Amino acid sequence: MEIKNADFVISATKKQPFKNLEKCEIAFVGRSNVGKSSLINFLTNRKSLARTSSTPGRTRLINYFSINNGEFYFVDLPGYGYAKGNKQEQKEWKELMESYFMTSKCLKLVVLLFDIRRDINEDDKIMLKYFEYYRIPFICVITKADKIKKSQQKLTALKIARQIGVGDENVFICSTLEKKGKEEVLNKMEQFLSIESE
Ligand SMILES: Nc1nc2c(ncn2[C@@H]2O[C@H](COP(=O)(O)OP(=O)(O)OP(=O)(O)O)[C@@H](O)[C@H]2O)c(=O)[nH]1
Ligand SMILES: [Mg+2]
Repeated sequence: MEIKNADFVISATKKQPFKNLEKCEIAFVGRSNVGKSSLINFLTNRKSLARTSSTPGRTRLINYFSINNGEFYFVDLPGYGYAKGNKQEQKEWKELMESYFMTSKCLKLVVLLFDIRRDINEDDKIMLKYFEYYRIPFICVITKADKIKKSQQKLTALKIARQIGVGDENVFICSTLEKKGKEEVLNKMEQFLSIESE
C-alpha cells in the first residue's frame, strides 16, 4: 500500500466526539512517549502532521487524519501511563478510550506500539483486555529499534511478542530515526483494510 497524501481532519474529545460514519479507521495506541505520533508521520511521509514531543502526554485528544483523500482514516489516540497517580486524568483517559472503542463503527485495526527497551506493563495489559472485549484486531509495532544493537532487535521483539501473546506475523520492528519497517507495516494494514466488515 502506498500513502500518497494525508491531512489532519479534526481533534475529538469525549464531549465532542467525531461521528465518522463513512470511512474505516486504523488507530494507534500505546504508552505515552512510545512514538505513536512519530510513526504516523513516518508512514505518511510527513514531518509534522501529528505533533510529537519528548514530553510524555503530548497527545490528549483523539486526532483524525484522512489518508489518500479520504480512503480511510488514521486515528492518533492519547497515550497511557503519563498521569501516574493522577486519578482524575486516568479516569478521563479511560472514559475517552471506552467511548472511542464503543462508537467506532469501522475500526479495522489497532496498531499497538511498544518501546523495544521496555517490558510490557499493567497498562498494556489493560489495553489488550479492551481489544479482547471489543473484539478489535491488532498488530504490534516495536518502536525505537535504533536504541538497541541490531543483533538484539529480532530477539527482543519476539520476547515482547510472547509477553503479549501475539503471533510473529503480527509483530513489526520499526525505527522512525533509521526509516525502518514502513513497507511491512503498510502492507499489513492493506490486508486488514480489505477485510469485509461483518
Ligand atoms: N530514537 C528514536 N526516537 C523516536 C522514535 N520514534 C519516536 N521517537 C522519539 O520519541 C519521543 C516521543 O515520540 P511521540 O511520537 O511524540 O510519542 P507519542 O507516543 O505520540 O507520545 P504521546 O502523544 O505523549 O502519547 C520523541 O522525542 C520522538 O522523537 C524512533 O524510532 N527512534
Ligand atoms: Mg502523540
